[in-house]
Amino acid sequence: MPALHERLVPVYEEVVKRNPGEVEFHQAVWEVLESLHPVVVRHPEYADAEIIRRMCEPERQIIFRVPWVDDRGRVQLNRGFRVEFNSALGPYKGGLRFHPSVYLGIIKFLGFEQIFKNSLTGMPIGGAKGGADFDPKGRSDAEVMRFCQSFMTELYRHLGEHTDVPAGDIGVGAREIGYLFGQYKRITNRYESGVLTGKGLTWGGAQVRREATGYGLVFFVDEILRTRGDSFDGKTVVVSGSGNVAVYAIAKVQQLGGRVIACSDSDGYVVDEAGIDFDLLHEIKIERRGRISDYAAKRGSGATYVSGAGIWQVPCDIALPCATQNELDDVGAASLIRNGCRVVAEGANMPTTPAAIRMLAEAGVAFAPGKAANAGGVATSALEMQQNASRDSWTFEYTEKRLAEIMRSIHERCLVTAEAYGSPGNYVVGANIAGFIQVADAMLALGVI
Ligand code: NDP
Ligand code: 2IT
Repeated sequence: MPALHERLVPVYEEVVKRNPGEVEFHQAVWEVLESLHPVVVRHPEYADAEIIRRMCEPERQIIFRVPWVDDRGRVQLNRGFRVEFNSALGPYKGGLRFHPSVYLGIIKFLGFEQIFKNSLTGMPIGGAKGGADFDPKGRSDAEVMRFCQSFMTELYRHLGEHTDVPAGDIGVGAREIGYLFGQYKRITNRYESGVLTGKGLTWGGAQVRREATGYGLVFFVDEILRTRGDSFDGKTVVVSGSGNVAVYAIAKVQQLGGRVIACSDSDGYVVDEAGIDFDLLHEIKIERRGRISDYAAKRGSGATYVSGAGIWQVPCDIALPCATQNELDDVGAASLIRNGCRVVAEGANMPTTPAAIRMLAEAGVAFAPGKAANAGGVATSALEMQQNASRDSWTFEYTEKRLAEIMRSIHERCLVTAEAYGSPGNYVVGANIAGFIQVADAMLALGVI
């Protein structure tokens, strides 16, 4: 691994010592600290005020018991989390993840990333993340509802439109946000729309929030291509995952003239050379919560299903990892490079391993980190909060235009900052430094709190 600036070595060592075994969190911190070398040289005031050390320690970490009763009358038990990481720029903001792999280290890495991502959006939102080790797969609507009600019965006391505003992430979509919002409203006796984002359109939700992360990712890639005098027209694209982010990324790629030839879920992937049929994918994965193998079966002879990982072996011009952390490793990166892939942009949070990022950079592949490329989701959440605060609702067209402008501006900020700090064209350095400086300046101004 390349060396950190000498003033950052003890910061990283302290993170590892204080958070034993939380490897995803260590990885996320390392990736940011690595980029901050030129900042520490140019601005010793941040390290002097222990800003970077303070940023690595969450402001508050909440862990709670979530008991609930399943359809057979048996008591089930899960563990809930909310890590309120940083509120220098605004109320804590970030999604909730329901997945059996969730533990404190996952929530902490996601909350840490969220600080810089939210800063990059230019909106007044701090960073947080939450969730539970609950597995919604195979659970009935009634079970999911009882789980969400129990989860909110504890979490509600920590939330508020000016305090902490959760949204969705893996395993949490409009259905779960509905049950969570219903319970919050019942307990508090307040119709406080701005306490959660990702709400349904008839009860305080905003147009484009559902599509925002995937659309925003593709707008970001469109900017990358534009700066290279290129476009999506005629490009082949591989998208991992087939959840909220992946499905709407696929839709937008197709609108812009690209062809998505493969997508996946945690069991396997489908290759469909004619281009993924969006309506069929939406029906199977989003409406019916089915499997990607069902898509292949229904699509017929044009589509091939392959079980297991390996989607990065499918040759493409552009790769969009949109499933989960560390899903694109050095083996995947090597086959993307070998097959002539030119752009990798992260729809998921931290899907690319550090070794893979290094290989892509060395091969001259444009690489867009999640905290910049997938910021469209949380940015549109902030637009939802804005509409809730003014009891207003905007049209789809207007909101999508706002999202496109935000993604253009994040892209520009990354490039300008990377150039200013001696790494022209490096989106990782640009995103980390631009995100960091705004939060660091706010923390300096707010004093030692
Ligand atoms: P969904 O739950 O809607 O979809 C997740 C997709 O990823 C599914 O296809 C799922 O497959 C697959 N997946 C999940 N875990 C694994 C795993 N361990 N191994 C392989 N595949 C897996 O989640 P989202 O689309 O909302 O989130 C996807 C990613 O995007 C996450 O990293 C999330 O943090 C990030 N993100 C989400 C935002 C949002 O607004 N929703 C905003 C910014 C980032 P299966 O169905 O088999 O589980
Ligand atoms: O990772 C993310 O940015 C999200 N899951 C969305 C967070 C939000 O508050 O909209």
